[in-house]
Amino acid sequence: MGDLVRTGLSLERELLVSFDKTISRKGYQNRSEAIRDLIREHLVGEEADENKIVVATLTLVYDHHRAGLSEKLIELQHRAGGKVLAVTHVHLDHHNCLEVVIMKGRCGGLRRLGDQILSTRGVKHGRLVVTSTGKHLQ
Ligand code: NI
Repeated sequence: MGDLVRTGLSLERELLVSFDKTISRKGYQNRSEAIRDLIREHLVGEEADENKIVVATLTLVYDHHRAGLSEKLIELQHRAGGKVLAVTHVHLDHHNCLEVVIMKGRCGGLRRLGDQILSTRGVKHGRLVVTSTGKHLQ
């Protein structure tokens, strides 16, 4: 970790009370670590430009019974040219499957693949989380 710098900020009391409640629920021992994580999250989001190599997870829930859907999702992943590193599949119940797709590649390409998968008919919900390879984070 680099040099530590102390800083202060002014904010409304209710905002701080809500923040403290939220971070304590999440298990943070102190406010500084929670604020550091927020700043890192912001920086990762900002620096994730189209061409940067990032890692990402795509979480999706889809309809197991929709004809041809699982084949279509697998086909999209196969065509992604090695971006997909691993896929975890869970049969949630009789109707629904959960998948977590772990990917690495240029941010723009991963976002496009995520959008393609999430916009496929029968995919009920999902989200792409783009994160860093960790190399540039303190
Ligand atoms: Ni399944």
